[in-house]
Amino acid sequence: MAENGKSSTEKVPAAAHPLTENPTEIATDINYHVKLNTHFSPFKFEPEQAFFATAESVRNSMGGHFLYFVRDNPKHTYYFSMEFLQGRALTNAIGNLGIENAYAEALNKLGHELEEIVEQVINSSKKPVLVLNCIILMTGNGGLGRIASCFLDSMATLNLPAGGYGLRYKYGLFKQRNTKQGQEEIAEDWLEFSPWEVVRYDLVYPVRFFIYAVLYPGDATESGKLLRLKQQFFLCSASLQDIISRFKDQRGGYTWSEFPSKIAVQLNDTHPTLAIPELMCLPMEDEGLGWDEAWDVTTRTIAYTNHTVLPEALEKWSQPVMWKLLPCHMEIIEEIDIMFLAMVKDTRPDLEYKLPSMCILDHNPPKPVVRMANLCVVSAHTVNGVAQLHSYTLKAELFVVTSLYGPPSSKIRLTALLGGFGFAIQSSFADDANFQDEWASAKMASKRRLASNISCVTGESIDPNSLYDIQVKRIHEYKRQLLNILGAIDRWYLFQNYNVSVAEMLIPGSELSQHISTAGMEASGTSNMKFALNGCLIIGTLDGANVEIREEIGEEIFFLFGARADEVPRLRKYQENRLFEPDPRFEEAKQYIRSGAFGSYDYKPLLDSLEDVIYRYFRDRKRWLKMSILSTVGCGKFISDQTIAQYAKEIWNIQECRVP
Ligand code: H53
Repeated sequence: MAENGKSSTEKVPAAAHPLTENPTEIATDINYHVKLNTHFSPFKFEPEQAFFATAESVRNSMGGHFLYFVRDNPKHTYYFSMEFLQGRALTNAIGNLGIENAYAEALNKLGHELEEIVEQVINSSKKPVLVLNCIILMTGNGGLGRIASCFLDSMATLNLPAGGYGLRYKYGLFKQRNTKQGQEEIAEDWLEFSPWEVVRYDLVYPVRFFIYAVLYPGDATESGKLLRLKQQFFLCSASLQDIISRFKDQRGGYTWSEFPSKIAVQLNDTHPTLAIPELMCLPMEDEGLGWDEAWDVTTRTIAYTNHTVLPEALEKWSQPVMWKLLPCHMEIIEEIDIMFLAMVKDTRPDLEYKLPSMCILDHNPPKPVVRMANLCVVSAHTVNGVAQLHSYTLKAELFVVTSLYGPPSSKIRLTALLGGFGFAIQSSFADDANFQDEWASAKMASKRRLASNISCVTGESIDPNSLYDIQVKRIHEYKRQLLNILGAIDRWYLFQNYNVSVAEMLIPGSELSQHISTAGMEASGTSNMKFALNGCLIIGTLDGANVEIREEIGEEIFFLFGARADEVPRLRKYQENRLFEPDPRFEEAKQYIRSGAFGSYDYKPLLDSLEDVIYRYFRDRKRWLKMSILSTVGCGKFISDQTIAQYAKEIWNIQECRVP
């Protein structure tokens, strides 16, 4: 039986509000939602009402898609992520459905501009967001959440039977504000009035913690950690129960052994690792499945993406805490670890010496921990990194264990994609004077849009003819914002609160962007791809996806900076032995910052050698424009549709399920 209670061979009923591309019909539908909306007066049609009515109209026309997935019963992928960093849902949905022009025209008929209503809502109810002039420092979220959302968009674009599971946090991304006292975070109640949420009152699943409200040590950080663990388990357990219940509903009954041919689960980093013991536990406890069968189902279903090689960021949970909160899951994890140790000893005695770092349970006092990444590597059928260099590092240094799994490519795959993208722009356009003019005016329009937003938020006016040089990153030593700040501190003042809507304006409006992390530390970096794709030149180290971007677009249009990954250990040794002499200009800059007198500091000598080259290029407009065009041309490989097509084929084994 299908989800709607009808036999799944029956015809899919027509949607109540079928997807139409006729602007007049769309306008009627929007009006209908204005009149029936329970949030607003039916007699008002301000931008906010227009936004809600439009969103509801689009949402209702999408219902039919799910029914087709139910009817055809294809294999599904479920993307588990603790973070999704969505942009504007309305713009995304309309874009993905290819009905942007029709809705824009319909709204015009009703006296509104599509672009305007999206902006209006953000401006009125959510007081944005903004950016800083040159360096945007983000304290929490990075590329991981944004990649999850891009992937959902690409799944929709590619008509894949796939979706995501995440948590509905009451407070999502906080707003940042800088005051004299330092940074302030302001909670953002983003859930207010979301037209996109659909509550399913009929679906309720018990999430079984075994100590329930007991373990709350006084220490605020500890209780915070425990809450995070509970959130992770909550996500995994509720999502898996939902998936299993959908699986059981399928036509003609089910057998557990076919579960992996119907379902693929992708773990976005280690945060949802508890899906592994939970997928063992649920069928063993509830349906009496044996260990071997449960292990087979789990390992054929779950795949894992690693997003970091930084030891401090590889997630570890305290064993005592896990024993208290999830004793059955700990028993399962312990058993997997025992199995794994025995397997290495049996099949690869030469690797036995590596077991202390490869095993899942690290029993070393004072902090015995569970290494979540190791649990993933041992249990997942496929592990992938997020850039070529990163995947090599994973294989070579972190998870040697994967070479145990047979064929040469082993378990770790490269997500760095093969093959080009059918890009409309040809590199031959790069020298064409007319095309360069068009390119320059498009870039200028984006820069003006950004400048006007900056002026709205900060009161500062920025000359759109100046070079817009932008670094957008989560704060971390390895990303070396400090290095950039040393040069920038006196030039530009920051304005903050970066998010997707800001990125949509900031990235197209920039010409040069900094991606200067220490080589070997950044797994991939994602904004580098977005900047390059938008014709912005990169100054960067040979780290993460910078390597492939440089390869794709050509090394002559990439401003290379700093040491290579294989040189870093030697330089580190050098530094440890105090043989490394930093450039005296760094010492000067540091002293200067200490003196607290930023205002009059002559920063110029600091980055002179580097900037000289860049400014020379920038002044040669034709050359800069050519490089900018070639940067975009070379970036086809980094489109997330490409990545998702590759995941679908190589990891999930799912097919397109097109709605007629
Ligand atoms: O994930 C990005 C990478 C980037 C890496 C980032 C990331 C997070 O945003 C959060 C947690 C984590 O372990 C890693 O730092 O290099 O590009 C997307 O893959």
